[in-house]
Amino acid sequence: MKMVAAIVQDLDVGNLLDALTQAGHRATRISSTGGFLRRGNSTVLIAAEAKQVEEVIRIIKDTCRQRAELLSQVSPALLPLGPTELPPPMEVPVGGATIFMWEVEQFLY
Ligand code: 2BA
Repeated sequence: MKMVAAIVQDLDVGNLLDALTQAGHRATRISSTGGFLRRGNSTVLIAAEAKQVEEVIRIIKDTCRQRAELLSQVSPALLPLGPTELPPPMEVPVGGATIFMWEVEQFLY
């Protein structure tokens, strides 16, 4: 058995959980926060038999897409500047999904 942990955007997590449960997989959503943007995202844990992992990955890829987030580059040192002098926000690509996988040693109910 494998544990798949997928970090996804909150905009995609509803569709991902729907698709996983409709396909018979079990999943747990944990609210999380990205270390770089400090914005909310979701970590979805899916424990699946090894032969089901390919389908789980396909469902994640089908339901989670990449988007651009705007990152404001304003540092406290620039705050005296007027709005027209401030650097423009930087576009950062986020998602579709960051996926980690590892072997499950034991699965107990
Ligand atoms: P964040 O850490 O908020 O990162 C959001 C996006 O910012 C990343 O998208 C990436 O495009 C960019 N980014 C992150 N760190 C950067 C840096 N040091 N310099 C420049 N750009 C940077 P994704 O790669 O799609 O990651 C989305 C979320 O997945 C991350 O949110 C984080 O919560 C998680 N994640 C990604 N890689 C991870 C890793 N190696 N370990 C743990 N969590 C990870």
